[in-house]
Amino acid sequence: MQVVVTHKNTDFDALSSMVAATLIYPGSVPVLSKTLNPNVRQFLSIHKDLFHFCEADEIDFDQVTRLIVVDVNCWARVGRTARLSKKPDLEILLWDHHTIPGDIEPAWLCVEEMGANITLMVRELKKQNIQLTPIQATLFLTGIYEDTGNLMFPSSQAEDAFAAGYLMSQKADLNILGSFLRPAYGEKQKNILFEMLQSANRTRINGFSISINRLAIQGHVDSLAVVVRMYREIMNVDAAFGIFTDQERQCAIVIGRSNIDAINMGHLMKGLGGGGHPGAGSAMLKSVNSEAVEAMILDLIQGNQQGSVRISDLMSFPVVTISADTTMDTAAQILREKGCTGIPVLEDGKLVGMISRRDFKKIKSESRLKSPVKAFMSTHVVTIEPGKSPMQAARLMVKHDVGRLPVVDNGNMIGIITRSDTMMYFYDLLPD
Ligand SMILES: [Mn+2]
Repeated sequence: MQVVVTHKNTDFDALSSMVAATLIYPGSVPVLSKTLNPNVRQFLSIHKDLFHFCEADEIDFDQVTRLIVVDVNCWARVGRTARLSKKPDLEILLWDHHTIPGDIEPAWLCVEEMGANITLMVRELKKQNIQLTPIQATLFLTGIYEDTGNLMFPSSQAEDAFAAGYLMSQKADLNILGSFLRPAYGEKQKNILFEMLQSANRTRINGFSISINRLAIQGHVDSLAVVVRMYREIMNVDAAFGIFTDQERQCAIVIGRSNIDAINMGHLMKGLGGGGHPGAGSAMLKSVNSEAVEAMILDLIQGNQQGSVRISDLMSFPVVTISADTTMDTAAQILREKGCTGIPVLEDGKLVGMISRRDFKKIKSESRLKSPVKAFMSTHVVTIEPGKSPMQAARLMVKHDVGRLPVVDNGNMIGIITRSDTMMYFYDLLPD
């Protein structure tokens, strides 16, 4: 007998990987975990009859000869079926997209870094020319969308997108998918969000807007992360935190969402013993009061800031400058020689303007090339301080439609940051 298992708190990627495994290994039996994610539970409440899932207690463990493990590589996350791990002569096959080593030792494996595990299995289904029903295609696509954040998580690979395209060609239904991916936002969640908004607050730390909200909750509440995400969006802050304390269980759940790279939520939550992605993270703290947790978060944000990349790390210096009396044709020559598109203009050592290639379009007659740059330069110079973040530089460039910002510290120009410097940062091309 062949059995397919996956991780506890089964999500759509795990569920779809189990279904795909039953197609790749005909006759195999998918065993559902006792705990399912809320939206998977909702999906199964309607679709359960279409798939032949079993519960662990329906399986005669003695009869199992082959175990197919999908979307997980450590026994602790498998749940009850993990006791099969002790069975001698059990053949284990592993399909996983987590490349962090685990403790499951398979006889055969397909492990590759991929946005979603189902992508690896779709590749195999396609290779073997196994026909998919539209419902299977829909479920598999849901798995890809969920694990890759609609292909927007940085972990997404080109192959995830190819697999998504293939599933769409197999008639995956985007309407159905949308209705199941919509996270569980019910009465309980609505009330919590309402309470948070009533006691909402906003503070500024190092130029970033932050909202930290403390709330007492009773018992388990699903989808608090969804509530915090909505809270951040409504408050329109760079980062939002919910500190949910449960008196009875003597613990605090901290959930954070960040919309800027200067505040890396995963890093920050690591400091509280949790973890996550740059945009979202959480931590669970035992026997601490929520005021103390708030103070810890504030400390971490200050510290986190110092560790992140600043303008002073990206800027170029020394800066090529010209004086306000330089003629336009000399300026043009300097721009050409230096290969830059703009240069700061100084008068008596003070920054008075910026001359760039597009200012030359203002020249209507040849004779004007002998005029000084001060006649054509833009005098509204947008500058930035060295401690600001690349994101803030990018915002200024977009807002004022300029390609470079002189970096000014205490009234002195100490460098310049260009559009391409900030691009280097966002595309992670920084030299080591
Ligand atoms: Mn997964």
